[in-house]
Amino acid sequence: MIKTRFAGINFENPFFNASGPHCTTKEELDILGQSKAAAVMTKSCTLEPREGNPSPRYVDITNNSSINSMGLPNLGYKEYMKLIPELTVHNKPIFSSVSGMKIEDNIQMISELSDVKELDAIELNLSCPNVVGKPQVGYDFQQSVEVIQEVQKICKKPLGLKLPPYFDFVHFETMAKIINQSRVNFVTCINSLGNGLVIDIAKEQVVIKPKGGFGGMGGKLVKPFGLSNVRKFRELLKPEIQVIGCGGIFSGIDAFEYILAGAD
Ligand code: HRO
Repeated sequence: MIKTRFAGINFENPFFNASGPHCTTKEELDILGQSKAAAVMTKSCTLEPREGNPSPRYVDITNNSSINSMGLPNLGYKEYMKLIPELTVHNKPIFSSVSGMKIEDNIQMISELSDVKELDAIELNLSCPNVVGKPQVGYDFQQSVEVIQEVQKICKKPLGLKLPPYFDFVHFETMAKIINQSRVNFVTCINSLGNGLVIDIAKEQVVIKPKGGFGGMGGKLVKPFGLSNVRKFRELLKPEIQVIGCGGIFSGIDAFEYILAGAD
């Protein structure tokens, strides 16, 4: 098995879960802990616990793909602060994802999570597409600069950014420049492709309930964009900034493609 070194930690293999729909509860996190995954990543957390959006809010579609509008259901950061020490029984690195509703929330959560000694790294999610009225921060470069500047002052762990997919070379260059001027240690490419629409023709309706059926697309469908984003950020970022590839990885071949594109 290929080993890797990531965020200053030795990984037994280069695989672990994305912060996504199956790492919210203690039960789900224990399943990941007991799996062959080399690390455990927790669901993006907010200041307060959240129920998330109404169901159905996650649907598997054809070709190993999915649409979701979970709406950030999570236990609230204080609960993850309690859970993280319990996850050490699995003897693997623990990463925590943070997705505050505003800069102050991110500062509060990241400064407190920084003091959890059992936590290995923090991923700041700049790309949730599913909270009504909240734009994806990663598409707003000015807001991205502001949040990174504030968060890097107080983060005492390796710091990563979960990025939305970019589709335009100028946007890649703008974001890479922002990241190269920061102390960010890694980026995760990519979050889901925001605001797709899947229609069930038999029922003559959309397949998920929130936001009129609009949701983030994931799985095989998004792999070419995951690969292009990993490739482009690998070309543009300083060599010491590492890249996690995410999206549509089902087989060793998929993983090899991400490694060839430059994923760590
Ligand atoms: O919870 C979600 O709806 C969600 C999040 Cl936070 C995210 O980052 N990406 C996504 O597709 N869904």
